[in-house]
Amino acid sequence: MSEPRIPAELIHRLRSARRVAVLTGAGISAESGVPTFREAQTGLWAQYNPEELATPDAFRRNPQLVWDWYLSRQERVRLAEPNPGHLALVEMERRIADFTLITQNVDGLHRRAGSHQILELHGNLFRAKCFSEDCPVENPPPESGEILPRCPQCGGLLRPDVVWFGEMLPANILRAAEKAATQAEVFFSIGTSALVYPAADLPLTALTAGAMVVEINPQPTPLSPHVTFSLNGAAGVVLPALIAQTWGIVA
Ligand code: BV8
Repeated sequence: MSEPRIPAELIHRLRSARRVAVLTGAGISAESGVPTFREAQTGLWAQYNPEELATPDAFRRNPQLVWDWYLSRQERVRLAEPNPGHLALVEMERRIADFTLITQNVDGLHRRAGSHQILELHGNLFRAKCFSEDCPVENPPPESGEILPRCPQCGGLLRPDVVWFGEMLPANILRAAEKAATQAEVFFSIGTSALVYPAADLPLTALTAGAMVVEINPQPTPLSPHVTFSLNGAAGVVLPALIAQTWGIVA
C-alpha cells in the first residue's frame, strides 16, 4: 500500500510551527493490540458496557468486579508494545520547540514509547488511590482474585487512579491541556471518537483560537466537519508518513 500523501499546507505549517498540541484517544493504541474503549469487549467482559463499569457507582456496588476488569486491562497492556503511531509522536516532540501530548488513554504507552510532555487527562491504569480519602498510594493494586486492596493510611478501599464517568478531571491537568489547545498553532486529534467531554472540547478550543486542526482517524467523528484536515487512516500508518514527509526521516 502506497504511503498516504500529507497535505502540503500542513507540512509547510508544521515545519515552521513553534507550538503544537496533540490529543490522543484509544485508537492510537489499537495497533498495539489494546482494544479501543468502545470496541466490543470480549470474553467475560462482553456482557458489560465500559461506560457502566467505569463509574464510582459500579465500584461501590461491586469493587471486585471493577478491580478484575482493570486488572485484565493491565494484563493486556503489559503484553502490548508502543506502535509506530506512538513512536512518530516521540519524533514530533523532538522536532517542535513547545510540544504538548494530551492523552485520554490510561495505558501509559506514550511514556513507554519515549514521549515526555504528557498530560494524562483520565489517569493511569497502573496507579491506585484511596477510594475513601483520596490519598495517593504507590503500591501496585492486587493480583487478580486477591482480597481487595486497602489504603495503608486510612484502611479504606483502594481504587484504580483513573477518572470515571461523572468524576471531575484533575483540575491542574485540564487547565494545562486547555492552555496548550489555546496556544497551539497546529492541533492534532488522533484516534478518538470525540464523544467524551471535556476532552472533546479541546480541538474546538484550538480551532476557535485560530489553530490548524488535523484529525487522524479511519472513521469520521462529530469533529470531522470542523477540522482543517481530516486524514482518514490508521495512526500507525499516517503519522510515520507525516513525519517522513515533513522532516525527511523515518520515526
Ligand atoms: C465530567 C478512564 C464533570 C476510565 C474515561 C452525565 C453525568 C455525568 C457526566 C456526563 C453525563 N453526560 C455526559 C457527561 C460527561 C461525560 C461524557 O462525556 N460522557 C459521554 C459518554 C457523553 N464525561 C464525564 O463524565 C467526564 N467528567 O464531565 O465531569 C461532570 C461531573 C459530574 C456531572 C456532570 C459533569 C469524565 C470522562 C472520563 C471518563 N473516563 N477513561 C477508563 O478508561 O476505564 S473515558 C474513556 O473514553 C477512555 O479514556 C477513552 O480514551 C475515552 C474516549 O474514548 P476514545 O479514546 O475516543 O475511544 P473510543 O473507543 O471511543 O474511540 C476510538 C477511536 O479510535 C474511534 O473513533 C476509532 O475510529 C479510532 N481508531 C480505531 N483504530 C484506529 C483509530 N484511530 C487511529 N488509528 C487507528 N488504528
